[in-house]
Amino acid sequence: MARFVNVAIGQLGPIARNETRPQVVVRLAALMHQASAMGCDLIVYPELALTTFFPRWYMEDQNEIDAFFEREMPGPETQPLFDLAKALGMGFCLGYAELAAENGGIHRYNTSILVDRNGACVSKYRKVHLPGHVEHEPWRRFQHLEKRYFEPGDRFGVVAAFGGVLGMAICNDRRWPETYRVMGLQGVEMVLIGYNTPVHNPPASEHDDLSLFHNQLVMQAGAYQNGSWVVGVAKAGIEESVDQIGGSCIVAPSGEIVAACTTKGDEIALARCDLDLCNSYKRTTFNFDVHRQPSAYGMIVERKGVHLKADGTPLATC
Ligand code: CDT
Repeated sequence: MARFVNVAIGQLGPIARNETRPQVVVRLAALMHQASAMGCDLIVYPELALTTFFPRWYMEDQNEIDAFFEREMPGPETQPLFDLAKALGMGFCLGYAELAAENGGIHRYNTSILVDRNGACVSKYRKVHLPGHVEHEPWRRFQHLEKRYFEPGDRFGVVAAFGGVLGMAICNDRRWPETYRVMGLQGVEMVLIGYNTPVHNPPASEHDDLSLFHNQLVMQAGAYQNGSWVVGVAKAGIEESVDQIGGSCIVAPSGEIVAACTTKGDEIALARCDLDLCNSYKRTTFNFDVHRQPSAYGMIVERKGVHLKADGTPLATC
């Protein structure tokens, strides 16, 4: 039996700092209604989709910081989205800041969840690769304090859902081949990725003109090299004076972009994704069982980075 998932990108334009959760949920619901009217099974929203991208600000007051976090999911303000999904028979993937009371402590994560057509959460992912810095760096035009406000997650899992094997990643994760490969090794057929990416990267402004190119490059490579669909969804546009890239797109297992947004505002784009398209890649060029050579890859997990000499040149040159 053919395995199709009709997927909608649920791209968001900017969210202002003073925009409330109920106001944002109305925007998310409007996109869900559009996607449902076009026959979609699943809508994917961006990273931190309920608030502005708050790690751009240095804050010390924990109450001020925690105002951007969700203590329960669904909570009273997000329940309407779950109810709508159930009423429409649609699933969704949503990014948000999670405040979790676990193991006798309070933990904060940059999280996304996958909700099925019955409004039930079937998978949760906590962002592994947290970019940016911990301390205030006033020389930057804006901060990127994810390392200050979040703990990293510790795994890339997959789940059987929507007739296939689905996984999630968040923003900076998409730049790392390990993200896709760890899920690829679990047979992933569709990776859902929300992001908030400023056009300007303060420590490397020479990359600014390439920000959209790099966005596509990494998702197209991740899809092809693992024979998987990749759905990348932006929070785009000028948010609190920071210009964020759009470029939301759906990438086929061939590496080709088959659907894309064209604005930097609230917008859906969709594709009918045949999960069996993964097979010709997973069974030929990227048949891991036949062609991978894990014994040659030990350094991937043994080393965190390049070992440098005092003068900055690599220790191992061959
Ligand atoms: N949200 C997120 O991870 N953004 C980063 C910005 C660049 S690193 C400072 C990204 O990789 O897109």
